[in-house]
Amino acid sequence: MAPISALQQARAAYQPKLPTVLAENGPFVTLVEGAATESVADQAAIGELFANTYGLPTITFAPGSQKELPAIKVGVILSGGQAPGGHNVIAGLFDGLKALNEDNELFGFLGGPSGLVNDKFRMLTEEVVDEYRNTGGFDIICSGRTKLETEEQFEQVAANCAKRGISALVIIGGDDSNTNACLLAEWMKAKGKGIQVIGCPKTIDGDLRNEQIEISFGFDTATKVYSELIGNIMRDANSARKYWHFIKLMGRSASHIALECALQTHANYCLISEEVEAEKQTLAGIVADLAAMVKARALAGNNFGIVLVPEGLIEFIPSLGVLIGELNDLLAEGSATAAEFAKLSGLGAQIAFASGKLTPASAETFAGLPDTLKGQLMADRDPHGNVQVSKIETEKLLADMVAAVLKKDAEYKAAGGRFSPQTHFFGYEGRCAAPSNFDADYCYSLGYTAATLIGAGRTAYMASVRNVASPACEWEAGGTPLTMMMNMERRHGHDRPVIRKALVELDGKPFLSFAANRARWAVETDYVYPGPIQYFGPTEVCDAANVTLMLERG
Ligand code: FBP
Repeated sequence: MAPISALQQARAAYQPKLPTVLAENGPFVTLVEGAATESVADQAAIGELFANTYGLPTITFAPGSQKELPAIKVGVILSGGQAPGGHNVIAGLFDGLKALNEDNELFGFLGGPSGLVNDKFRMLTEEVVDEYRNTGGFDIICSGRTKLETEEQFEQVAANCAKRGISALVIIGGDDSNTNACLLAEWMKAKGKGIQVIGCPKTIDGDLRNEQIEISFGFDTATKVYSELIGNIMRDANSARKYWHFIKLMGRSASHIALECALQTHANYCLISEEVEAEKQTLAGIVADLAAMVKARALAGNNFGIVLVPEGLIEFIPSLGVLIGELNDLLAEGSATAAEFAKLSGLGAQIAFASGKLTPASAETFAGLPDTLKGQLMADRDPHGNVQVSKIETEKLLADMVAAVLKKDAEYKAAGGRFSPQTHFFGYEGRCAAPSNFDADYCYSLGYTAATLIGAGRTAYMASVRNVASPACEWEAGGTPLTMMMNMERRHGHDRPVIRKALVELDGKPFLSFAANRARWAVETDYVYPGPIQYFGPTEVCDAANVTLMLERG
């Protein structure tokens, strides 16, 4: 066994809390069904594509007497980006399965969906699972981003399950991975393979959520880690009073992470991509607003501050969003233009090629960008066809552009304005952190719920644990049909069924609370220093959930 820290040793003894219905009944519950459901949009298209799994009812667990079952074998994968608490989902799944029948077995497929296709696994025994309880990371079986979508892959998965005697799969992932889960569940049902598929909502981005899925796991811990780091930087900035810190925060598309960190720390400025899009802001307009704020603080003698930049910003600036859409089609896997592009060598040739294929408006936008950014926008897509926004240095771009504006501002200079920016990118610092109590409890409950759904013979559901702004004993557990979250979107140049991402709602309480305070936070130095996540101590310190969840559901 690898050496472990004193904290990890103490933390291993933590027993995650479960909703009362599971704590008191184990997985032996009654399933209460709601009404038949519909997909969030494109009902006709989704209904046709998922003829065997569309319209299932929502499920809530109630005390009851589901019977002990004959022993079964279950497979699990961790899919996509790491998120704190994944190990506890597996621990909850393991404990739930063992409660159903001591002889149940859990196969952990290695490296995400590819492990499932290539039949690479390790057995998750009590000894293995115990080593990972309440720890961060996905290293128990590792993760990957292979997209499960082809007939061949599905055949391979079914064959591997048949070879091992596996009758149920649990896919722990974000919107793309649960889209895979939905496709796989439908295929298994259509082909009569008798293999159940259950999803679990993971992603630090916080964008896999809806009425039933109140939050994805990992968001709580990751945002607490980032907020701690931002608080530390704020204190440094407020001590030295000479730097402006531009901090980009992970969150591929939605700005939930940036918004949560702004609410926790009261940063001077936080861009919200969804607002930028709604207000049709331009890059030049954003830079002008930032420069005006930096100047106002300088005129008050404050040549320092903190700006939070959501990772996905670039795609939400309307002209850049259109440009990226065109580049996506141009570079779509399997297209003739992508093949031509692949043969080019050197950034200059790639820029010339792309510029010649874009519409005039996008070509103009493209021409106005620095070459490094052009290169980043044309770089490889992830397997789901997304631009890899974590590699686009928006924080540097904004800091440079603000510097250029201020350089020309005589009043700013005369008032002693000094703009000395530092840039940061926080993402990997939080994705594998040891889960907060909230995530440790929530993840364990999700895993246990998945085991309960399997025990009840269900497929094409996402494990869902609700009422999570209340103490864990008041949480409700059950299942949400995967097809309920689907709509049609353009990916790789084609319309595809995918789970809809939940973006920041501009009329939602978290954004409204931020909007009501941001003018003051910009001029004043109203910083809050959240400090590190605490695991031992008063419940109001250790068990408090994130601000977004409390505002939305508290
Ligand atoms: P998931 O949606 O898979 O949970 O990924 C979250 C995320 O951390 C994003 O915030 C980020 O853009 C992306 O993963 C980075 O992924 P990678 O490390 O694979 O480049």
